[in-house]
Amino acid sequence: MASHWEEFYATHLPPSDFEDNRTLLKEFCDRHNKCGQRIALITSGGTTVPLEHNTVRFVDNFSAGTRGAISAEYFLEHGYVVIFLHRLKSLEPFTRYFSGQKFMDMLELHDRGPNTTITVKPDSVDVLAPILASYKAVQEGGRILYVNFTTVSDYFWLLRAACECLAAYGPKAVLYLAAAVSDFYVPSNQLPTHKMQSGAGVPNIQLQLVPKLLAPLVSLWVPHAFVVSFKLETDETLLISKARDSLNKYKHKLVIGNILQTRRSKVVFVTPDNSYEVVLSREQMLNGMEIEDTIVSNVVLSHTDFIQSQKY
Ligand code: 9Z3
Repeated sequence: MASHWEEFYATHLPPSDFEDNRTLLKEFCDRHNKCGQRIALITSGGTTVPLEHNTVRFVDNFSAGTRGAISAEYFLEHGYVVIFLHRLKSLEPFTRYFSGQKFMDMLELHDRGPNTTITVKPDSVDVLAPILASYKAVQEGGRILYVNFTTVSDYFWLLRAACECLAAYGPKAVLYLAAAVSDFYVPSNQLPTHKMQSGAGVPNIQLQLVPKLLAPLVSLWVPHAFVVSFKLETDETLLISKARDSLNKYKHKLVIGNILQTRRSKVVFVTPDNSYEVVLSREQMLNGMEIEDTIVSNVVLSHTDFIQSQKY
């Protein structure tokens, strides 16, 4: 049995920087709500499940944060302000283009010594300039707030705090839940304090079910928002039925299903009334098209319809 979500909060402490993040969230939401802005809360990256209080070992959920980071850029392009709730060190909007050695390789070092200068290689300027321009415009407008989590418990605390601030937006808020959230965990009161010792023999680790946050999120925390969840499967035959089960259970607006291996080129939109695929051809992928462009455009259209429908 999954523990109840209230019991989870009662038995797991908030992250150490929780109050600072809550203040930032509140300030960000209040500031933009005054201007009548639409807002997107994007969750991105995988949550961890510690196996020790002083954590050396943990169970992780697969996600590089690509979907969330790219989608954030498209929501910003569509005029939304964005809360980017992401796994620490997973991909982030704008900087995602320069991960690994890519950024270093774009730079040139001149005149070693006291007059050293660094420039961007001429053939990299064309790549960097538009990304830098978008990044600067977003930063200067204060249009994105970055908040990070590591464990599933951090994620729970921050997601609820964000929802508390988003409630005031009513239908103008989109929740775009792309983070890969652990389904299983070891409750805090069952964790050993210190690093498990191999000398003690084979550990017996009993994982429990994580409570599904979508339930209170949709019905209690942001009942008027446009909630979109993602469903990740590895068995194609389960995808649509699992997505539909989720919609029927939580009564939100849209589930976007994807299969691990094909997630960059194909997703399926499942709504209460129908389902349809969004697919990128090989050629479109080679031309640098990103499936998130179409995903976000479709979500924005549905969100616009949703806002209209709430007016009557
Ligand atoms: C997803 O399905 C995301 O699209 C991916 C993105 C994690 C596959 P990447 O970051 O991958 O681009 O590498 N996210 C949702 C996964 C999830 O945990 N969903 C929960 C579930 O299926 C419901 S909210 O039960």
